Amino acid sequence: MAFESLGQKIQETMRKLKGKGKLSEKDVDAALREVRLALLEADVNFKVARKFIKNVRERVVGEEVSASLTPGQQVVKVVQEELTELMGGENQGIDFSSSPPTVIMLAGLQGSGKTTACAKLARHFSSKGRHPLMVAADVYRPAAIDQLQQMGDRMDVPVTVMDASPEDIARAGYSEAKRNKKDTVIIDTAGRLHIDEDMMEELKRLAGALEIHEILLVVDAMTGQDAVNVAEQFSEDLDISGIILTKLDGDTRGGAALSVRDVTGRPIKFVGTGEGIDDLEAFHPDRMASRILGMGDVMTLIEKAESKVDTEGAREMERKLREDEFTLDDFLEQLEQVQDMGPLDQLMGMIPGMGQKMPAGEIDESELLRTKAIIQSMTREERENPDIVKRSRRRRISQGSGTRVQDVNRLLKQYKQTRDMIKQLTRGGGGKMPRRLGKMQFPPF
Ligand SMILES: Nc1nc2c(ncn2[C@@H]2O[C@H](COP(=O)(O)OP(=O)(O)OP(=O)(O)O)[C@@H](O)[C@H]2O)c(=O)[nH]1
Ligand SMILES: [Mg+2]
Repeated sequence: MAFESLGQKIQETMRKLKGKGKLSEKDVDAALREVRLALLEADVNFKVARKFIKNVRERVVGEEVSASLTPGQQVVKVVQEELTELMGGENQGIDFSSSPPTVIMLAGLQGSGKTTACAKLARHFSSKGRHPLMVAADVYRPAAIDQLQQMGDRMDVPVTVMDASPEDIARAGYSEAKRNKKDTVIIDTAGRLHIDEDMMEELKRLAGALEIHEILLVVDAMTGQDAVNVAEQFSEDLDISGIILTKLDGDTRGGAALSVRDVTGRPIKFVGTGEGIDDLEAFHPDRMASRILGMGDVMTLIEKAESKVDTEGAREMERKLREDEFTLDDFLEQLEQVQDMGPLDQLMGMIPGMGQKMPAGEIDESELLRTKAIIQSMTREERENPDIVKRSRRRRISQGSGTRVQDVNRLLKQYKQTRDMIKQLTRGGGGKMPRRLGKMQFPPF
């Protein structure tokens, strides 16, 4: 999972801080030095890392500690907020035009994931009730056109294909969209191995050929600082409105995600998290910061559940969460749905307290089976109110399920963390789930 090593290191540093009753400036500096090193190791641009540490330090030393937090928790809170700020603060979506169609052009180097992103965006917009059309303006490789057309066929999204110049194809796509009442046009363009004049000229010509509302730059997170350099160069020549950071599912260290906004001034709007057509997420800096800090990302989990699972069930789950009726059975059901949703390791990182315990590659179905066995070895009452499970019962349950007492303890802890997290999220929300994790009052650990 992306950010794994960075997350582990920062979390370890924060744990040490939290163990202390009082923090001296020396403690803070020592901790921040470790965080800085972790950032650099994660391939974060050194200027960005320096500025980040400076901001955190100023606030930690300068701000009064809130009465409800320990000094260590206060530091965690500041780090969470500053990470969020660093990645752009609020989520920024597409700025749809009031007179459709909205035209979105993709740009980026060869292999960065443009064509894939084009299809993923079309899917994403369709799922939001929009009517996309894709334009195959990569005229150099017939295979690229086939690729797009196949994906369009599968999703029932029209693709404009023509034997003409990229500008003419784009204009034709626009007319076709207008004619057929398609409200969102996504243009796939050709990439080169390196930034060169030809490519830039072609992109500029294309951008000048029709009114384009958004130019999204597609960059490959796996390439670390290179991705950031590429983004910087592109944004000098083109009026980039946002970034799609792809391949965040691999073992990317995270540097690009943390630096690219600060270096280019352009927001990350979406992230690619796999090769599948559904592996695209709107980028929420606050949620990403929480994930890095091991605080989980319940909101993305719920959204994924809503888009994949029948909405009825998801709504019921949300109600239960809200009304504090979230039982272990629900927890299990959620885990099972999670299993249907995609690679377990990605999703585990979104469950509070779960991510760090599961190094990538070691997550297997047996963990889920074990969890299931434990829950099924409990009485109905225990499942509905796990707080009543006392020590002697834990041993029984572990025997009954063929697991260890530690496994039972851990499961109960994970369940409680998830429940508490949700409680904090929903507290004072007037019955509605707040949109942002950033509003959380306490770090949940
Ligand atoms: N793991 C992973 N793979 C991705 C992601 N996005 C794209 N890919 C893969 O990256 C490879 C290149 O993707 P394309 O969409 O063809 O890239 P492109 O930018 O269109 O490349 P050119 O058209 O050659 O310039 C493909 O094998 C994709 O499956 C992602 O988010 N995660
Ligand atoms: Mg392509």
